[in-house]
Amino acid sequence: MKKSQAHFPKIPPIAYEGPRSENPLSFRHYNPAQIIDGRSLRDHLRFSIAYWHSFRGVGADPFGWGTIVRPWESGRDPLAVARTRMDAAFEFFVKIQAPFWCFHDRDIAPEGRSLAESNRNLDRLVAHAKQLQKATGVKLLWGTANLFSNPRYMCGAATNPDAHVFAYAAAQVKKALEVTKELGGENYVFWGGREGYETLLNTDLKREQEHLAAFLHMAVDYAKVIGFKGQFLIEPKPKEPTKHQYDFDVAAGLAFLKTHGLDRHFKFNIETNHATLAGHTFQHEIETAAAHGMLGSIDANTGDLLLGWDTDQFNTDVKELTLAMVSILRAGGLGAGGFNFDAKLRRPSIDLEDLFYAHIGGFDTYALAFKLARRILAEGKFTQFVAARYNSYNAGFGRDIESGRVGFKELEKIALKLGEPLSHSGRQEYLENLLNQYLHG
Ligand code: XUL
Ligand code: CO
Repeated sequence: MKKSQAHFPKIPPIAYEGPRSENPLSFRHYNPAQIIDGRSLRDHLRFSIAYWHSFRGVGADPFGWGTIVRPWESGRDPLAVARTRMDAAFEFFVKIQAPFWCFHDRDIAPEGRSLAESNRNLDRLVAHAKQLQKATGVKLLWGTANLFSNPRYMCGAATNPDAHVFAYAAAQVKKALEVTKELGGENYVFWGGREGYETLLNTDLKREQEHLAAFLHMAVDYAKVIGFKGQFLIEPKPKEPTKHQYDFDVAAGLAFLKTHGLDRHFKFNIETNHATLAGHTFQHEIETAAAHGMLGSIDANTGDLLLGWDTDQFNTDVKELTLAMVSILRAGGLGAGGFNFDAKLRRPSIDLEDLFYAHIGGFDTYALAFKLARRILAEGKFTQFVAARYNSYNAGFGRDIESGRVGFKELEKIALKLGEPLSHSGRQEYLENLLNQYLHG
């Protein structure tokens, strides 16, 4: 057995076997080589594996320590373990046919006793990742910095009341940008880990938001200095770990970015579970970003509506993902973004096979949703229905409203002349039945 295939010896590469396959270690809908509109499904979907969950997650929760023990996690030298872990990860990426991966700086290399030592550790693992990327063809969708686990960040990073912590975070992001560029990362993500507050009794909200804006401007400036051309992404989340996160949802993110002159430089990385924590649907967040031309990438997962915290589960909800896909395709796709499986195994899912089943389910559901959404859009029934609903704005005074040629005075005259408007049904139940025809035949 080749050393590069040593970590999952019992699991074969996962192949597409079609919808009738009864092999649980096969794809039923994700056929990466299938050509659709001149592009392979692999290139349409740009699936990515989240290193933190799949290779650093151990199943721990606030009530108990880890349950998941991987064979490669043994040895005294943390750097050697980190290298072997990365070998296992790339073997997995290839076997599951994921073209991309994503990581935080501290996922791939252990934090040292000083910033300089942490940077040296990171350089060693980045060199290793570079070799593995070259050998496998797996590419980096995005990089990011972990500015939330270390106790120094307990009161935030860029929004920390202590400028010393701000400086430390700046140094960490500087390095993370450099390594993301080194590995050809196509995007760079800012999720505001602890950029928020626990209580307003000790917080200057306005000043903290200004500091966050200054930090993001510094990142934009530094990207120019080093020639990093990847897309910057903001990943909104309303709460958790803090009681209130400043990048609450796409709408709050938009207001923040526009207020501080950052909207030209950023798009959104939308995560399903963050959308629902904010009280929105996944599709709502996608539509809001798309309405501003700022849909960048997706963190593919789901929460549990009965639990109400960030459970980061693999998403197998065909209806939810089909609706999301309709909005994504209508917006013209994700461009340099992709679908990053920011999802973790349940605490009792401790076997290596479970990692495969989880991603197979996620990939297949997204691929099925993609195909259903294409059909829905090609047949155009919903599009026509929605367009017809707004017909009155296509001519006459409706067009004048849209083009700004009339005001209250002119409209008052029209209303007095026309009298009471006719009511029109919104046809919600009819449309829900129509959607079910696509989902269930
Ligand atoms: C946290 C989360 C992060 C970001 C990257 O809820 O989603 O993993 O995706 O920092
Ligand atoms: Co995420």
